[in-house]
Amino acid sequence: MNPYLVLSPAVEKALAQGRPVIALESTIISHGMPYPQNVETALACERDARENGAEPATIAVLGGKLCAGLTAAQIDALGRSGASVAKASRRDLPVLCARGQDGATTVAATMIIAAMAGIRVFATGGIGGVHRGAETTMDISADLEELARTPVAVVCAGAKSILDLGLTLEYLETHGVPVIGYGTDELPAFYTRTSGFGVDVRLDTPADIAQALSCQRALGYPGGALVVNPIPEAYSMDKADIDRAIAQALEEARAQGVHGKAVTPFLLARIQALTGGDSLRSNIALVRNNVRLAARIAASLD
Ligand code: PSU
Ligand code: MN
Repeated sequence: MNPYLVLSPAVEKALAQGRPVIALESTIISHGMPYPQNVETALACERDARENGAEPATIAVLGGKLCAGLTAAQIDALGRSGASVAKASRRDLPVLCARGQDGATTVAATMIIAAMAGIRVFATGGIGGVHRGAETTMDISADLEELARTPVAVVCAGAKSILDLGLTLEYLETHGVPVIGYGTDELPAFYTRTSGFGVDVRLDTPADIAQALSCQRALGYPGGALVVNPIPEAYSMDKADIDRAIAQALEEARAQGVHGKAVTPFLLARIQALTGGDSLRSNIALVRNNVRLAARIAASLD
């Protein structure tokens, strides 16, 4: 096993016994939601996973170790640290390990660590993607490249329209990433169930998705998959409200010259502030909905 990888006793045991395990990321805890809702949500996700038949492995870099499976105290510490903990994507892992530091892992970094541990399914809220204006900024999330190369299926509620959803789908197509709609023909747009963009394929049951993932593994060439799961109807937001907040957040980011890895956390925080508690409530509901689906997919894998 990788000398930098540390599995919690519960995750190690579940993997050894061949029981279902799902990965959960930690940038969503530190940079994606305010305290204390971030910690409450992370712990609720762990309960949701177990109730749906899978052991949760919340993933983060702690003291330079790639940890899969955190204690409640470790999750609480990440949640309290908020944006003062490093946001760790693929490129950040070597230096964090060398220096023995902490990092909250993005989708990309969480996929890498999940794959090292032998975890095949991962639930989050939304992924990074091709940003609006990427034709000049070249701001494309490392999450997309990771989906192209690392054998983990990521269950999300689509992507926020802070991104260019059309270009994000084009990028995923170019890089050969299957985009599977769970019970939908459309890419969901995180806060809303539709975006006007189609997915490659619609599958209606966790078992059908698990079968496709098993075939992907048997085929043997590298790559992950994206499973998109629309936000539950009762929590979906008004498109005009959310679009207005996104437009304002994008304009503020441009005016303040925010760039690089700060862009996504800046936009997420501004949208949350502009839409008040509504968007946070939706965000929590959709993440938990994704955890339940991921657990059921993991439980159907052979
Ligand atoms: N989108 C969200 N919520 C999040 C993120 C994205 O709606 O919390 C986080 C995830 O951890 C994702 C990361 O992997 O932001 C992408 O950052 P970037 O765009 O800098 O690659
Ligand atoms: Mn970026």
